[in-house]
Amino acid sequence: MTGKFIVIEGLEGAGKTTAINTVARILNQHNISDLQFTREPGGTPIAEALRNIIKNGLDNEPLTDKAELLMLYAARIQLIDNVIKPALKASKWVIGDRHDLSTQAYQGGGRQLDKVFMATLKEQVLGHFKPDLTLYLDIDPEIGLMRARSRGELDRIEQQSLPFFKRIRQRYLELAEQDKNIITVDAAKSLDNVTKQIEQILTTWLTKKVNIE
Ligand code: Z5A
Repeated sequence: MTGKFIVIEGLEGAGKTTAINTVARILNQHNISDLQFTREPGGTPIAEALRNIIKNGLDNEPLTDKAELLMLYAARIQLIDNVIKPALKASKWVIGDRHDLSTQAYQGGGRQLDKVFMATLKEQVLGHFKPDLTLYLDIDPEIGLMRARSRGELDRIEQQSLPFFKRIRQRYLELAEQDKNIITVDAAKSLDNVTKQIEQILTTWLTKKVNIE
């Protein structure tokens, strides 16, 4: 059996880091311990270099929204071809901190880039490749940003205004509604409660969809 690709998504401060640890723990309990962790943008030397530009810019040169989008896809395909696909082929399970749903939400919803352009680019770069399961941690941006911003300096994207993050949440919710492989978690609840929701969702999915007890 090839491995599976599970992705954690959500706004900053939604609690993705804790969620990733919870997913890994549950997989371990089901004797799935050969895990590959990824983050996007990033995860290969070239993709990490692009991440640095996307998050911090370079020499004060304005980064256009389209260039940001193209860099995200360049980073993503480096990661898919060089890390994710080989890992899945070697029967590892891959746990991703963000994937293409982030682009649909941030660049599509937040930056409001053209839908046809985005759909064409996605199809050309990714083809049919997609996660087996996505857990979307839903949080009001005001709460998420408060959590994330308490950590210190803000990067290029974190400096955007509240309406930008509200549009992102809206797009996340719309897309989650349309895709049965995206499951929404109420991330405004306590850490304990969020952990329990994830335990329940993942255990059910492993039993029903993957036939792992
Ligand atoms: N981006 C994009 O625009 N397009 C794309 O296609 C992709 C990404 C792939 C990546 O930055 C940036 O790139 C991101 C989107 C954009 N930018 N923004 N803005 P990143 O990887 O550095 O940032 P992030 O992915 O948003 O990570 P984060 O800020 O670290 O979020 P998090 O992982 O969800 O947060 P956390 O560390 O788990 O939690 C934050 C704090 O809240 C922490 O102190 C926790 O203890 C606390 N927390 C978490 N959950 C709870 C609950 N339930 N209750 C109370 N406190 C909690």
